[in-house]
Amino acid sequence: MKLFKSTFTIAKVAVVAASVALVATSANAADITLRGASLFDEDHAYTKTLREFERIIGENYEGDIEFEMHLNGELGDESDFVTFLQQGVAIDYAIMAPSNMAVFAPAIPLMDMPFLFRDLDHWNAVLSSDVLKPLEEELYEKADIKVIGYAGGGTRNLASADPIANMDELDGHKMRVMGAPIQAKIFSAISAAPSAIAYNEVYNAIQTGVIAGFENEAASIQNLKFYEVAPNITLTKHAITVRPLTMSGKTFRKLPEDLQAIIVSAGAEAGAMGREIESREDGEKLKEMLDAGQITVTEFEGREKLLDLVVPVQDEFAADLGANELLEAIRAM
Ligand code: X1X
Repeated sequence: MKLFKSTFTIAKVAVVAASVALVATSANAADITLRGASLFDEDHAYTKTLREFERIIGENYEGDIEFEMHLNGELGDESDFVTFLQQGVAIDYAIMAPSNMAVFAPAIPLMDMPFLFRDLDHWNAVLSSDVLKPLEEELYEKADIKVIGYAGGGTRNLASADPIANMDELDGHKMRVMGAPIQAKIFSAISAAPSAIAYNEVYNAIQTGVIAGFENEAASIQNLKFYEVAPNITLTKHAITVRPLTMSGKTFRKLPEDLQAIIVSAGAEAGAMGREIESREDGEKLKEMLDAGQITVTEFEGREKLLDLVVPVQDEFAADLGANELLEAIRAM
């Protein structure tokens, strides 16, 4: 795998964070450096979204501003990014999965709970509305992270070393899930055997047989060459990604007001572009990998059965958070 070093330790993240913090963001309008991070290279929709975000700001802000982007997971994975943003060190903006932010804001993973969206139209309707605002507010209050836009739009499927085509093959399937407890609950409910593993450990964990697979969207499977170890894609279509484009509250509040306003609208605009790219490219990327002989693609037999199994788990999660009305509002859209 070309991009992640599985030996990336917490200690190393801390060293990198400390050294980058030496060139910390200046609130001086004449000289502002904003630092971003992406797990991927320039070809991935997240990086393109972040580049568009930078472009719009650079074009509209009259002060002296520059951007410093850390690509290819060089600063760790999203669980590292969320800590950096919360603390206001090392980076100022990033795109992250809500389920990788659960440690600071327990309700935020409702946004990317598997089987939440019926289809792309439903997902679009939700992201074009204000229905997710209460979750954004919780993230800001509890983690000091500000949502300024939404990227995403990839459909998540199972990717595994051996084919998983039906309930029998899914039973006890050892797979990686993201860190939010709701992710493990949902995949347990459909009879898999999930474990939360850091994203930058997944490739090696599959290669060494610690797990038999994971779940992900085409853009990331292709970008990080996960097909080398998990070439069997099963179309469970269990999630359409919602990926907040976020900024550290600590950074945001230090910036001049005119720049803050530009950032807020650049986040919305860049996110919309990113969603358009990733949702449009999703099927194309699957086909590219299929045509290149990198993956096989199989429908999951009896997907409706999965839905029956997960709805009570979703309901219970929302009830525990006092978010039943929010979940109903999303479902009703
Ligand atoms: O599963 C993950 O942790 C990652 O999967 C993809 O690469 C992206 O959706 C990323 O945001 C993260 O969720």
